[in-house]
Amino acid sequence: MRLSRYFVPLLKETPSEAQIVSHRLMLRAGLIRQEAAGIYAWLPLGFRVLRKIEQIVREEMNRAGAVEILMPTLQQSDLWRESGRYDAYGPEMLRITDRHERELVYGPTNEEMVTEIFRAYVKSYKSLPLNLYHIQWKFRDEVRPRFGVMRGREFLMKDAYSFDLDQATARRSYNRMYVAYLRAFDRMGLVTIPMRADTGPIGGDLSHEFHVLADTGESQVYLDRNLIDMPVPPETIDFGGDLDPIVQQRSALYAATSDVHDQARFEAEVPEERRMSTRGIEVGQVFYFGAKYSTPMKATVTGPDGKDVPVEMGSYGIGVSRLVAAIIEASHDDAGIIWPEPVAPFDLGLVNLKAGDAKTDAACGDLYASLTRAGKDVLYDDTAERPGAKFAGMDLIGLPWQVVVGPRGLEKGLVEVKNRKTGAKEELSADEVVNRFAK
Ligand code: 5CA
Repeated sequence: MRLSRYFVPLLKETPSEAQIVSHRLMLRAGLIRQEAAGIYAWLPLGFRVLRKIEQIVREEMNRAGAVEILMPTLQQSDLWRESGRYDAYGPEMLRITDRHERELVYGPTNEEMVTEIFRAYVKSYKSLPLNLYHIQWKFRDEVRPRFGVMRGREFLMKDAYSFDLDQATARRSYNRMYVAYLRAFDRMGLVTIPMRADTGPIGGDLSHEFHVLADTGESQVYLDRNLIDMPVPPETIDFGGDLDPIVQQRSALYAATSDVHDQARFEAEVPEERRMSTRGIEVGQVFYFGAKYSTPMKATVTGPDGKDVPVEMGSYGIGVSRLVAAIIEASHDDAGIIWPEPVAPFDLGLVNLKAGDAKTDAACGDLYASLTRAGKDVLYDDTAERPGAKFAGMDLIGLPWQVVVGPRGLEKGLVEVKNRKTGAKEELSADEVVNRFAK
């Protein structure tokens, strides 16, 4: 992509409304634009990151055996009356009346709708286990939307729903999601800690929240330091096998959010030097709630014994749009964002230091073509800006690599390659650059 033809509206000033670094950087780097309180438009760079995160989540969900669908954002209120949540959910739920005076809600979550879909088709235990998920916009009329997309009103969520015959198999479904979450977040360059958590309006008696540790997190969390370095299950992990040891290994170490924290237990179980009390950003939550929805909504399956039982369910959310901000909180410096390669909007930035100079333009054009042919996404700064502004802009938007091409280097046949994260610079020939990144 040529920057001169693209749309990256960088801000010079630090927006005063932004209280945390990710919000400031998302506005300054032209990733998002606020359209109303807690409601954002995604500009090209932000949208590319959002799509990359979404794709990682999708791949890991599919690997774990979940099946993608797409449910609508608008739901009939009657569904929520069936489950008993229409009143219970309160003012956070956006209620809408259509021209026929029919009541709708803009979905804050989809337990009811997915249960309705399930009960329409699935009657026998032979179709189980089943896990249906979608990646769809949600609306929650938060009292205090803040920190940009971190706590928005409209936000993108991946939500999955598992259906099983009994508690034991439901537990296995829960474990599959737990492991898929560890893998998905790890692929985005994040260290996440699953924590015992309160179940809130979703309900149920077993739940973990996945937290990225960061000073700016909204939750107070308590954990055993040893959880931070625990290995993440590899790509080859068998999702058909027994995943309980992986979950148990982590659950054996103390980790809890403030809602369920027990200071006496914390001190008894964790040696002082390993006790950590810090802030966390909740990027995902998994719930097991058994028959909470299937009983009132009459979603039953016939078991091998011929008896009908309410299906056992769990639900599993990931804050896809929140993750964009969480990754920035975890990976930035004074100059701007530092994207981990798997979620970066482009693989590298190509900086033309003297646009308009025939030799520099030609060298950049060749590099751009070769790198693109090698499968790399290149953002080519071909604008007439001053070099200083170009460097600052590239650092701000945080692409993992910068390839800088100027007339002085070209005289020696060299261009400069800079690693955004380490700041390390190398001088290479154009061919060497292509070989390096073609790998
Ligand atoms: N139905 C369940 C699981 S599918 C559910 O709704 N869970 S949740 O309430 O925990 O939301 C799932 C994830 O969405 C959260 O872990 C969080 O990362 C994200 N999320 C929740 N509220 C917001 C919000 N207001 N803004 C941005 N992300 C949010």
